[in-house]
Formats: sequence, C-alpha cells, structure tokens
Amino acid sequence: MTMLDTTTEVLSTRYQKSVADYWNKEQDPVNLRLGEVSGTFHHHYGIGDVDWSVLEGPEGTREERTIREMHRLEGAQADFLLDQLGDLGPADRILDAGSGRGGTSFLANLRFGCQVDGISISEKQVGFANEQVRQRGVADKVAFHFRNMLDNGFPDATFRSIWNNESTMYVDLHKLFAEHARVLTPGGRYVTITGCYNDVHGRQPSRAVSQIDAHYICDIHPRSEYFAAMAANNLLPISVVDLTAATIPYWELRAQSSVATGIEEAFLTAYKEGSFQYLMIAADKV
Ligand code: GPP
Ligand code: MG
Repeated sequence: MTMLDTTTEVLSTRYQKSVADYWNKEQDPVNLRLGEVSGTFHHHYGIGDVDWSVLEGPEGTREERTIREMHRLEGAQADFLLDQLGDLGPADRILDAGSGRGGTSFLANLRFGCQVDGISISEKQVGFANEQVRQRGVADKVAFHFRNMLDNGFPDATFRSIWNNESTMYVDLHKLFAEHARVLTPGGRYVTITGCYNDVHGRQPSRAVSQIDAHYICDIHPRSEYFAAMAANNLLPISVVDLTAATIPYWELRAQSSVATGIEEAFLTAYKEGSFQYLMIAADKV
C-alpha cells in the first residue's frame, strides 16, 4: 500500500469521509438486485423507453421482469456514455472517475479492449470492483483504486478519455476539471452524464433538487457551472445532450417497483417542473 492509498491521504475532508461512509455501507437492492441480472453493477440511472409489458403477465414473475427492464435501461445509459468517448482501441488508457462497483468500466473494456482505471473514495466499492476484475479475468486491463478524483495521483497526460458517470455532484467542478485536464492527453475526451439544476428555472436549487441533495449527501451544481469550469480548464464542449425526457420513463418504472428507495418522486417532480436536468456533456482537452 502506497502513501496515496491511506485513508487520511485519500479522504481530505470530513465531508468526503461522510460520503465514503454512505457508499461503504450502501447495499440497496435497487443496485444489487439489478446488478445480479447480468453481473454488471451500475451506480447510475437509466434512459430510453420502458417496455411497459413487464407489468403485465404472470404476477409471480412481475418483479423479476421489472428489475430486468430497469437494468436494461441503466445499461443503455452506460452504452450512450461510451458512445461519446471517441475512437478508442486496445492501446488506449482511460479513467472512470467515481467508478462505483465498476459497471461502466467493465463495459468500456469489453467494447474498446483498452486499459481502464477506476477510482473511488469508497474502499468497499473498490474492493467489490476488484473482486469483479478477478472473476472476469481482466486484471491485465482493468484496475480499481482507492483514490480521490480531486487528487488522482496519476502522472500528467496519462488518459485518452475520462468520464464521470453521475459522480460530479460530490466535488467542486473547478478542482475536478483542473485535475482531469492535467491527466488527459492533448486532444483527449472528457464525458459526463450528470443531474444538474436549471439556471433558467432559478438561481438556487428547487425544493425537489434539495431533497435529492439531502438523500445522497451531494451538492448538485447548476448547469452554468459545468461550462464555466470546463472553459476555465481548457475543456472545450463538443456535444451536449439533454437526456431529461429520456430518463423520466426509468423513474416512472422505478417508482412502481419493489426496489424503490423513496427518492423517486423528488426526481420526477424536479424533472417535470423543469428545475433539474439530466445532461450528457462531452468536451475535448485543448
Ligand atoms: C446514482 O447512484 C446516484 C448518485 C451517484 C448520486 C446522485 C446523482 C444525481 C444525478 C443527482 P446509485 O445507483 O447508487 O443510486 P440509487 O441507489 O438511488 O439507485
Ligand atoms: Mg442505482
């Protein structure tokens, strides 16, 4: 274990410690039952049209069909993110910032054959993801590390692509993008899928957005802050896609499922009233 891997080095504030505690304890069926469908465990939401026929048919298997459908939509979200990463191949190295149980990282390795590093401030998640590395036999290509995305410890210009799949709401964006820009190669691609609050709706987060913040102990940023922090750190947006309409069906299905966690109505309210947006932003390092 290097100095960088000690708890005090990685978790530099009490806030970060509290976030790590949340994820170290997290065992929600909404993540574990869905992950068991295919063995790929995600920590993000879904996009795309729901096949509502899952709610019809034999009652005994309705729950299983619903969970499979939610997992399919989360997989579609990860696939969409990977579509934005650019032309990657086995020689490339890429970084998953806030890698959770590893889902998006494994899908990236399967698609591109490239070397993937994932980082998380949750030692439990890192341990879970590295156990998956062992089971999948991909230790030569995929590795997860107990590290902080604001001080990731990698040398300058290490990665061809970096992404945050719903993990930017835990950090200061200026610090994050400065660190990303440092370790991206020139011309490298950055991608995030995130929930952000809508400046047009108001200069402060709405009640529903504040409820989401409280639920996850996070600090959802306004849309404007993403672009300001990118511009300040030589990250030039090339594509922005509003996925709000595409994620609402996932939340409608999740609200009716046995694995709902209680935060579903806040997401549906926030999205439908326009105070909150689910965005994909891709940018190039210049
Ligand atoms: C996804 O993880 C959620 C977050 C990382 C935090 C908030 C995200 C926003 C877009 C605001 P998860 O899959 O563990 O959440 P859940 O347990 O609710 O499914
Ligand atoms: Mg989840």
